[in-house]
Amino acid sequence: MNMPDEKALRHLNASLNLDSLWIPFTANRQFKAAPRLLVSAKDMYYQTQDGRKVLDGIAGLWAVNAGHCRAPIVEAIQKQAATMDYATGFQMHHPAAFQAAEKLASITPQGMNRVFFTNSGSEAVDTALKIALAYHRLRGEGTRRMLIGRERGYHGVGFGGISVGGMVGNRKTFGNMLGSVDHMRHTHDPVRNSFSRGQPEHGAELADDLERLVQLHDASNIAAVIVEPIAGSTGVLLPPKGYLQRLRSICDKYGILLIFDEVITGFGRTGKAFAAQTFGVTPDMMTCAKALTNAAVPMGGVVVKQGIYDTFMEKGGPDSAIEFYHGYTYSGHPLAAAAACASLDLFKEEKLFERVAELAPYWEEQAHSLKGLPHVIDIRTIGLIVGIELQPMADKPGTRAFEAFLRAYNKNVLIRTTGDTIAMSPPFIIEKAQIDQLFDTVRDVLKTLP
Ligand code: PXG
Ligand code: PLP
Repeated sequence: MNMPDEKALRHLNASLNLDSLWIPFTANRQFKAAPRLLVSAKDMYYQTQDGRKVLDGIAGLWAVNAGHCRAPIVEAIQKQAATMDYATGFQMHHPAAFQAAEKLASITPQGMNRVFFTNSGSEAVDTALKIALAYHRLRGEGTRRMLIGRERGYHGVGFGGISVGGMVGNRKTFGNMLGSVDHMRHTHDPVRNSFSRGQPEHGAELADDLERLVQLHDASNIAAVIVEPIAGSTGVLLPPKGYLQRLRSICDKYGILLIFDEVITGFGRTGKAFAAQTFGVTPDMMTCAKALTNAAVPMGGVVVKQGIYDTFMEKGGPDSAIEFYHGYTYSGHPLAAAAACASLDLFKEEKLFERVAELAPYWEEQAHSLKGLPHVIDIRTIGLIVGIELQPMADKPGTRAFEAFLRAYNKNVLIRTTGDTIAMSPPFIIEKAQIDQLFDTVRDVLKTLP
């Protein structure tokens, strides 16, 4: 690891002014009173500003799937930065973006082979929703304006994403958002499904909520349904067996586009390239981000079925017309594209998705060994993902899990919490001994939690 020496760290400590920066999704005042700063990273570990080596139990944030600062990715970015830093993507383009799209299309489900690049998952979601609206309009079904999301969904923080999203905290402050939106019920059913290993048995019928919304709004008004195959940010909620299949068939019956938001489930997290493949259900569009570049440079993307792309090409006006009035200054940015190419090559070369499938049974076993410890009310697992739900403290939701996060960090292990659920999702290069370290630390922490 390229570690700053102690003198440099002391200097950084003394000179760092925390005032100017407003940190995302963070209790800023609490953080600045006792900052947690990471200064370097290699493979499975971070180094903290106070000189500790911390095991990364969350792959950055569901993103650094091949581990940190991997040489082929670092070198690809360095080379691209020195060769061509930036070129506009509007009416011009550059080779690496085409190569990245081709590599991405080679691992997506059959028929999903056209890619629109963005710079984040949030932008990917907003882009997918806009593609859905424009697609129906081009086909002469311009009344299909309504977008359906799901309670407890997270689709980033753009106005589109929070509108179809179902996290109250992310929505309540921001007024009306998109007008024509409705939500299905979430699928979390702890009474029937707690401590399931993999997909829970009960709840396929919850997909019929879409049928109910079709009866209410009429199919002729509905453009698309967006769901995370596994809800990540709201606490690792797996789809009940048969649920996604049922959503698919209801969408087919009524001509509604099905969008899977694979921002965290993409790139091997469940043991196959995408959760769509793990669950055997092919959507019409998929959003991705995070591990697309192993998180080394921001990038997101929307992958669509060829028929959707072809509709824009066939009905989007003469060849000289811009078929889709949408794009970001940095869509397909050269550094991001180079990082994506190198990441996708590395995943393949090291067979990292297969490694997830191999490690998953061990991971599941270790995770479920926490059953019976204080406060643990549910454990949910698949691939290299675990959600450990804790009984909330009376009148203080989220406090118990956050305390677990702080204590684990002091024991040199980085975990993530959302509400009262601990979520872990390590890089795929994790070794069994490191899996043990993760769960042993969480076990120790749980035993002493208030
Ligand atoms: N969709 C999904 C399903 C996500 O998980 C986004 C969209 C937005 O991506 P960007 O790149 O705009 O952040 C995400 C992001 C957590 C956590 O704690 C997860 C995310 C973001 C923040 C926290 O699980 N995922
Ligand atoms: N705001 C202004 C004034 C702009 O000119 C642009 C892009 O040109 C944007 C916002 C959007 O920025 P981006 O393309 O990076 O999303």
